[in-house]
Amino acid sequence: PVPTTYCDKDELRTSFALAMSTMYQHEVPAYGTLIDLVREVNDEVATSETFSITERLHLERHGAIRLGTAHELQTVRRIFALIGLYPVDYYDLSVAGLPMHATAFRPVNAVALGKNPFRVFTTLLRPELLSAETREVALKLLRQRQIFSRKLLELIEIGESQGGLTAAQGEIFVLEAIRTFRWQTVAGASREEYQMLKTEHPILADIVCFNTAHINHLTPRVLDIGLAEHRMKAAELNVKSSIEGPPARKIPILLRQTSFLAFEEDIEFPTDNGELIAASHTARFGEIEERGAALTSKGRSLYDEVLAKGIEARGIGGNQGYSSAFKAFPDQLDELLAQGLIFCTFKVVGSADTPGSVARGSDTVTSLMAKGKLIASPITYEDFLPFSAAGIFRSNLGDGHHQDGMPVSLPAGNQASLEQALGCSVLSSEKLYAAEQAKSLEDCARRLGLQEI
Ligand code: OOG
Ligand code: NI
Repeated sequence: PVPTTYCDKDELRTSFALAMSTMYQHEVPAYGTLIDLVREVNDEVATSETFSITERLHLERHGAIRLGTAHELQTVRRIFALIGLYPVDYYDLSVAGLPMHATAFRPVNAVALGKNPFRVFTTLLRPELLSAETREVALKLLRQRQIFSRKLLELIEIGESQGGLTAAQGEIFVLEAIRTFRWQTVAGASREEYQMLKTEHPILADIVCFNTAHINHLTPRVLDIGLAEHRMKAAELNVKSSIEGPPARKIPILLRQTSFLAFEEDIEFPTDNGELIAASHTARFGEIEERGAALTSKGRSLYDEVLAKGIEARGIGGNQGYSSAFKAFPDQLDELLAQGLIFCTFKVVGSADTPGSVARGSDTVTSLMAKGKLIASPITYEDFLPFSAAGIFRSNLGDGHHQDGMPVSLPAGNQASLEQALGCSVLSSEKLYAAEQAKSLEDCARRLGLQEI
């Protein structure tokens, strides 16, 4: 018999991401405007600078979903594993006054990331942080709903036991998986239940009152977010007041994001007599992002310190103060490296045969770079910024539930409970970046005939 071949996970992820993008474009037409505008900016910037428009950039998106139960999270983890997405890092959203915690599903090796770095920020409700009455209603609604189709659950089982999906199975799998994340106009809760949850926290109504885990935004990556923000305003999109994250820099770091505010959408509540009550719901929005270098833990501490100062300064003196605070973060590649603030990959300059003549055992990254034997390029940050995420959340909850500035605090996060719900541990982004850097230095050492660098 002919051996069965299964679809490549990276290709299946691309089919999934494209199907998601098409669906979201139908659901939220302004997302289509955003995609066109981002593509335009990327094409322009790429011709005037050294960036090459890679296949990765055209495909690059992140989405966000909000789940209610451990079973939902575990099933989503199994769906995503079949398309090569794995949970990375723990995000404690209680620091922003939200009764939720999160992980991000994403590809974890350079090859898969290069093909299609699709990511999904995935939050899980923490019912223990709700008031007793609200918790009871939320848990009842969550027990009643089934957000996965039977066909999808079957295909997950098949995929796991076979170790992959055939092309025909993969096609149905993508269709069924996408259905989990679509928007549904008819709520899965009564108007009274919705109101009760919304009063405790607007996000609760969004997480619990619908029968799908609707994707709430899908974000393309742009090479120049300042320019894209300008174009968003020109296209009359309702852009939020400022870009989240670090101010513009020569060497971009982490993430800069902005969004157009969530819009009101028509929904309907079911009633006992079978009639539907018309209402509206505000949750979904559009976002763009520019990505920069991944930071080491030392770099991240400095960033957090500078960010806190910037936020404080903004409160007193406006945006100028915010930007000034960031001057304390070096913006030269050699300095960033010398201080150990960012992760990089390295390349040997020149021919492979002769470099040994210059490199010595005592050479370091810095000395080799100074001799022109090694060049560094920053590793792209593939993750999220919880503080920035909190800002995005706050600006899209509709009714100013929390004020801008320092967030309200709930009890601390609980990574162990998220991992238990997930059914596995989350990977550490810092370890992934460090491993990539170490591997590239090993390759360079070999080419230079050195034991190690
Ligand atoms: C997730 C927000 C997090 C980001 O870009 O930081 C996020 C949500 O609103 O559910 O997508
Ligand atoms: Ni986002």
